[in-house]
Amino acid sequence: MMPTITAFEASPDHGRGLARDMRVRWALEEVGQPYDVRLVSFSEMKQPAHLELHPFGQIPTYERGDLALFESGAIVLHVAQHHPGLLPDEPNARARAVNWMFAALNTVEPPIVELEQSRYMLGDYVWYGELRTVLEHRVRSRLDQLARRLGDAKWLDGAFSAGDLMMVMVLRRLEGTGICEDYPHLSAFVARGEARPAYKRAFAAQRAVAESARERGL
Ligand code: GTB
Repeated sequence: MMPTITAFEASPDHGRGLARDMRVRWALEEVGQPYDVRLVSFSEMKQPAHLELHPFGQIPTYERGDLALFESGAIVLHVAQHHPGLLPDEPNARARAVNWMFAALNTVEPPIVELEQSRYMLGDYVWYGELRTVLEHRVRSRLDQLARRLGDAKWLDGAFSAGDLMMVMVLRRLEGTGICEDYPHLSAFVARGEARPAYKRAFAAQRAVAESARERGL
């Protein structure tokens, strides 16, 4: 049975692969699981039918048979647990890979999102420069720590896993800030993720949606 995920009908990132359906698409591509995509507009996301699937009125969601999930982390974990390829078999290594997924979502992503959203919400205030300095410092502290742990290893803990997938996606949210570029090992880590064939297929699929939206004037 083919799962169905939801994604933006017209993503605000215009196909840069920064919306959170990208991590689910990438996970599904890594394990070779074909999937359908139901595109939703901002207003559809807030309608009862979508709220039934996602209590917060967001994307992505995942449906397969009688299972419906929201939260990109839970979806990627579910995919990784039910298909070989994204989690090691050895129990301790598997737990560590899941550990890295949580680290990406709970420790590294929050300061990055805070920095990103501060620009949209507060960027016009005269004092924004000072706030940005503080927020950027928080991001850099996390990246210092992460870069120290990664060192010149290829992936975070042995073979590529869902933990790496999630961390690459989180670091990609710094695109355009120039911050990740100051960390050569982290930039190389992101580039390695982006070079994976499964990543490229997922990226092309979400880019095609954005191009179609542009052609339709959405
Ligand atoms: N914790 C949830 C998860 O991980 O699944 C968060 C889901 C989420 O934030 N979804 C966003 C959404 O549906 C899209 S991904 N927003 C609509 C709403 O809340 O009304 C976040 C996102 C959006 C846009 C960009 N961008 O343009 O670069 C990047 C990321």
